[in-house]
Amino acid sequence: MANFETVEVTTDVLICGGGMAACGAAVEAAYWAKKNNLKVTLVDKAAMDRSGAVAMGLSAINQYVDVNSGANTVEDYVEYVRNDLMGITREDLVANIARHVDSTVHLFEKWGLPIWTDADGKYVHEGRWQLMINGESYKVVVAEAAKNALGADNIYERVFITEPLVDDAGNCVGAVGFSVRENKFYVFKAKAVVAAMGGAVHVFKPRSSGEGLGRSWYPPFNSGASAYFTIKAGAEMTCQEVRFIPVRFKDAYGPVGAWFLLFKSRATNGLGENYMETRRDELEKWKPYGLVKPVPANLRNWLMMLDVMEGKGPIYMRTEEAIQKIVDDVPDPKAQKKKLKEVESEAWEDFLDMTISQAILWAATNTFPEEAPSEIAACEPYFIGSHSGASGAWVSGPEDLAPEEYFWGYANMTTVKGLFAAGDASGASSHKFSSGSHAEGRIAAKSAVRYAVENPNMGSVDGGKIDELKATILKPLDLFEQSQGGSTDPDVNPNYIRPKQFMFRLQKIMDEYAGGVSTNFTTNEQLLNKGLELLDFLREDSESLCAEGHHELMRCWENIHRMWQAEAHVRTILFRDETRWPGYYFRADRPAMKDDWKVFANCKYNAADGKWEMIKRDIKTVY
Ligand code: SFD
Ligand code: AMP
Repeated sequence: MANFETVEVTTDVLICGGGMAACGAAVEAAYWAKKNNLKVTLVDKAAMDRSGAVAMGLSAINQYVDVNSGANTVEDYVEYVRNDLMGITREDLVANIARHVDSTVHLFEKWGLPIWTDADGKYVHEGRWQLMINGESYKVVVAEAAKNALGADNIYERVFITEPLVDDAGNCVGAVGFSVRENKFYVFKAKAVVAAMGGAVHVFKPRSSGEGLGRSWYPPFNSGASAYFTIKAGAEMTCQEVRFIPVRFKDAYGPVGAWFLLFKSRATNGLGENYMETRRDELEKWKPYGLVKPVPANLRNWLMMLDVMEGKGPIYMRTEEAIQKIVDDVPDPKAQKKKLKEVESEAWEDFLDMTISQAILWAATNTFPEEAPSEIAACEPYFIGSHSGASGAWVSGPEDLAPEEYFWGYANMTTVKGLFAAGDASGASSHKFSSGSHAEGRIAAKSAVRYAVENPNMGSVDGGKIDELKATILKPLDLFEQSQGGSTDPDVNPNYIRPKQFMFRLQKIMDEYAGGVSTNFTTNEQLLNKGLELLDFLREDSESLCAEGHHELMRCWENIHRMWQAEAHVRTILFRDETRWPGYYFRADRPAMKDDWKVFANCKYNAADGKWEMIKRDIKTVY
């Protein structure tokens, strides 16, 4: 067997991940742990300064409720999220994040994040809930605070968390993983574990192919670890069907929010028509949510997709028109020139802050946004509980807000004792974004510390079981070593499959059977059942994944994680007997929304018999 030293780390609270939610968790856990004399340990597969979705930076903070000034209430935010998710949301979770998010934003500012202010010193809003920032170094600033709070000795970077550790009583008591640089296998033993390893990208075939492969809107390093970890620990999952399909600038995935909200741009089809107007009647079909303001994200997508399917593309963001209008609104012609320069630089900064490749694509294609429009398109599906999708673990709400059915002792604890989730890892609490994920990480960590204090006995996992896990996790290295002589081309070998080929196969199945880009996000019962059959074969072949080194070993496990996210998704679309989010996916055989499906579609994997249980849970309102 591959010669990896086993390193055992015993701690009280283990934070898996180093992104926005994990950094929030670190700051909060460190504070409460100090009071209770506990140890907190954080593990990230990458380096925290630039890991996760905010690696490149961001140009906005998308959740700021501004409760103190009286501009909005927590209830306003809940209403916004409920409508945007077509009625399917955990109001207790959304409210809990919303009431804490402003303080998180104020911490960001204190730590050095530049938030735009106007002449009166007030924050500049992009839209009702969004603040503009100079966010190129957003993640560096947030990670610095987390690192200072925990101390370098308690942080393990470039260690890939692979599996949860679950004791005989079914409690989560730690995690195992491996270093992506050294021959080290890690066993982390803990009283409480926070899963915050982001969402999942590259489960579906991406639009980018060939030399563009790897370019996606959400980061490719978010590869389904949170979903896998919580599913394998035995946690109930929710909203696994609610993937997110963002509309983005075509080919380089530049965000559209600033254009729609700050610059008040329109999007039109190839014939110059505004689908939000010409297709307005379609919204009636999806009421009451079709008639709310703002129109839910999936329905905005849907109206655009109807134009595309009718052959009316390309779809353009009318940047030239929007800029011209902003300039024309300035009465003094001299001031107009200055305004033009100002808007131009804001437009470029929007991309340079968070999607640099879009700025590069503009430069490479001689695009002057003030002169010509740019194409936008619907991206491939992503799994992300923090934006406008909702997939993640089913977690307990806070004691003071949660209805009885949604509360089991500790806020943000999954249905597995000792296992907490936040950010993309927790479900049915969308629209938290970077700031809300950080706030939710804080909530989950405070709760995890309390759990560790109140449950002081360390659970344990049999040493033999850990040895077995080690052998399974390192097996791809052994397989490559033993079989590489079996062919002259290392990519083609009867004894193994390389992770990249495996990923292509997964993506093809999801694209063609589960409603990806190539099938216009449309599927049906028969396609989904066929997809499940093919996923079964894929799972059999996952036994033959091989790895030439540490990096490829990570690739193997990333793709196994993705495969589990894929299966939870297919099973849940199949379970939900309606179409509720056209624009995210369309069940051609169930083309309408049904009142009796205004429920959560949950699922749970049972390791003992390898079977999935599908569960309907009622929606309980708080407001
Ligand atoms: O507008 C393992 N997001 C935006 N949020 C905003 O507030 N404003 C914006 O302007 C936003 N835009 C945006 C956004 C994201 C991206 C990619 C772009 C633009 C281009 C969304 C937020 O970024 C997002 O909601 C949060 O970051 C979610 O936080 P979290 O903590 O759930 O995920 P993460 O930050 O990606 O961190 C994940 C961490 O897990 C690590 N990890 N560690 C150990 N073992 C494993 N197996 C692991 N697998 C993953 C990662 O390294 C990382 O540290 S706009 O376009 O929407
Ligand atoms: P995006 O760049 O698409 O991620 O959007 C950033 C923020 O703006 C998110 O909070 C979106 O929900 C919101 N948003 C984007 N486009 C629109 C729109 N056309 N109408 C209302 N809100 C939008």
